[in-house]
Order: sequence, then C-alpha cells, then structure tokens
Amino acid sequence: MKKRIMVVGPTQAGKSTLANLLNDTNRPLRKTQDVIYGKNTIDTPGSYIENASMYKYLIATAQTASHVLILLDSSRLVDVYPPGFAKTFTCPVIGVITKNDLGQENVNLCTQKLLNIGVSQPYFLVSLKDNQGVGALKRHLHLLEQKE
Ligand SMILES: Nc1nc2c(ncn2[C@@H]2O[C@H](COP(=O)(O)OP(=O)(O)OP(=O)(O)O)[C@@H](O)[C@H]2O)c(=O)[nH]1
Ligand SMILES: [Mg+2]
Repeated sequence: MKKRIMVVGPTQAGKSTLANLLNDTNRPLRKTQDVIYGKNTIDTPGSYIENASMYKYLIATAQTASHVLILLDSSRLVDVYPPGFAKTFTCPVIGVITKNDLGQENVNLCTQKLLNIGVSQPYFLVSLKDNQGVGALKRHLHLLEQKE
C-alpha cells in the first residue's frame, strides 16, 4: 500500500493549500471538516490539533502515513501543540513554517516552537502564495521516499 504524507496544523495554516501542491490538484479551499485522503497526502482538520480530545485520531491516522508535516503559521502565532508532541508519532516528522510572505518576522519564534514540539531540523519555510520554498520541501520528501 502506498503511504501518504499527513498534514497537521492549526486552522487556516495552509494545510489544504499544501496538500493541493503535493497532489498537483486544485481542490477548493473550504474549512476541512474531515480527514481527506488525496493522491499523496492525508489532509486533516485544524480542529484535530486544537482539541486535545482529538489527538487520538491524529495519532491513529498517522499509523498509515509515511511522514507527518507539522505546520506552524508564521502569520498567526497560536500555541496548539503540546511540548514534545512530535514524539507521539512513530513515523518521521517534518517541520514546515507557512505563510512566510505574511509572518517573516516570526520565523525565529516559529523555529523555537518547533524545537519545543520535538521536531528536528531542518525546517522548511514556505509561502504558498507564491510557492516560495515548496520546491525544497518536495525535493526533501522525494529523497526520503527513495531511502525507504
Ligand atoms: N498569504 C498567504 N496565504 C496563504 C498561504 N497559504 C495558504 N494561504 C491562504 O490561507 C487560507 C487558508 O488556507 P487552507 O489551505 O484552507 O488552510 P487549512 O490549514 O487547510 O485550514 P482548515 O482546513 O480550516 O484547518 C486560504 O485563503 C489560503 O489561500 C500563504 O503561504 N500565504
Ligand atoms: Mg484545510
């Protein structure tokens, strides 16, 4: 069975936009209400990371994923991840800082937060408005795929 990349992050962080890019699709961006399996991705609702009672669904869903992308929105600094949360996943976790076109001044803070969540470097800075940084993330994912 082909494994997909799971995308986790707070509401409006850009999860579905990133899933579209990774799938080469153009699904309309409505608030994601359920887990959505795409060609290459598992897109999740923001509410799953915003409610501790939903963590179990994220962790269960990640069982079939190749990697988990942990998104931080640099334009909206909300503390939704508990310290060390990345360690609850059994597959590799990759840190992605989104909306870099809006929140460039917060990149250092986001880096600190990712360290605190237990995500190891390198982190990927992306702006999905102009696709800045998406190439580097895709290349990294391709390399990891080849290693499997
Ligand atoms: N300026 C800017 N806007 C972005 C970026 N990425 C996403 N957006 C916009 O942010 C909004 C939310 O994007 P989504 O991809 O739907 O966010 P989401 O994380 O899937 O949101 P939920 O499913 O509601 O949790 C949309 O209007 C996107 O066009 C970015 O890098 N820069
Ligand atoms: Mg979404």
